[in-house]
Amino acid sequence: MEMTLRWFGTPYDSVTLEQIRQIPGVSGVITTLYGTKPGEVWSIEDIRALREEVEAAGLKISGIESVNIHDSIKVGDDDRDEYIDNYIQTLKNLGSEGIKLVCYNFMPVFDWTRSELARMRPDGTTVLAYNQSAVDAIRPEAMFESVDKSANGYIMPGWEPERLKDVARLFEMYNNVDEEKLFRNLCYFLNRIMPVCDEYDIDMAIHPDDPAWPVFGLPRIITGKEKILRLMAAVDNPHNGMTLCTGSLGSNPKNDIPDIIRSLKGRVHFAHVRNLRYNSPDDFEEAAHLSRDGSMDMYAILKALYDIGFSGPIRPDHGRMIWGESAMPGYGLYDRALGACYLNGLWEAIEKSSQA
Ligand code: CS2
Ligand code: MN
Repeated sequence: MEMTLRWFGTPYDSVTLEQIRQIPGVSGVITTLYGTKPGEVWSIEDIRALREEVEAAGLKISGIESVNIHDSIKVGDDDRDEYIDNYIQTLKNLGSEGIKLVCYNFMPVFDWTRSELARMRPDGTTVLAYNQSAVDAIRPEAMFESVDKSANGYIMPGWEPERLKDVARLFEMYNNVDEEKLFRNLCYFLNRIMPVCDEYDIDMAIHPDDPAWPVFGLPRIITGKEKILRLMAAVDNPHNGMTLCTGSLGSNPKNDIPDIIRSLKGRVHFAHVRNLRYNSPDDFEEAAHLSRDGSMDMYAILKALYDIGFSGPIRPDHGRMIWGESAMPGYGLYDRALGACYLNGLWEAIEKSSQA
């Protein structure tokens, strides 16, 4: 296990590499070329510049989150092969710069969905939250506007204004795309990129859908154990693996996360570990990483990762906004640093007690 932190790049992040380096036990960042649009080729020069900046700060790039997938690939449009060719070129460029882990998602139109980006908790901290009735009551356009407005001036990952300004057209693209078709398009994409992943030893790590059910009538396919295992079997190559995101899978309390982890031995390439609290069947909010602050057993989750021999990067995921910090919602420094320390502590205890 390698503890990392997500970092969006100097122009986009309120957190600096120097700060990340000072979090005990964090040795790498998970980063991206945040200014690129889905479908573009990432140039070797840009990747190298990013790598050199990270290395100059005494850290390494432990993986990319995300190389986003163009909607044409997801819906299977006529031009998808051109976009897949571009994706392949990006993978080659990343591989030749020594980057061997790529996280991505296959969610239609939107990345994760939340109804609130700053719900106040009794202790004065704020967290991202999801309320189904609130989501049911608004149109997707309004959702985009509210996310954009409450993001403290940051662009939230997967919510790029340029792509989403035409939400209606994006929705139209998915008119005839049901779960089965989306799944087939994902397999088509993976089958085309696997030879390059084999050549450069790149692990692809699909991020689960968040929340783990259909939103706004759009299909969602990476929502639970059965569907994940179906994907692993359909493209049965070890480079086709998962980002085990506890917060996303855990949005559905029926998902038994330690059990999912154990069923994915050898295929978990990256882990996002965070906690959330269920308030009602209709409502959840994100919590501190600590087990007792939320509804998940973080010990059981890390123990399962330990038991399957997980050796990839792990990162705390969305943190609370605490101590007056102003940052991209979910991505401040303080609470994620606390999360990293807590997860490192759990891991040390598991490691030592397993060897005793
Ligand atoms: C989210 C996503 O839960 C998360 O990690 O912040 O934006 C995630 O980065 C993407 O879905 C991965 O492609
Ligand atoms: Mn995640």
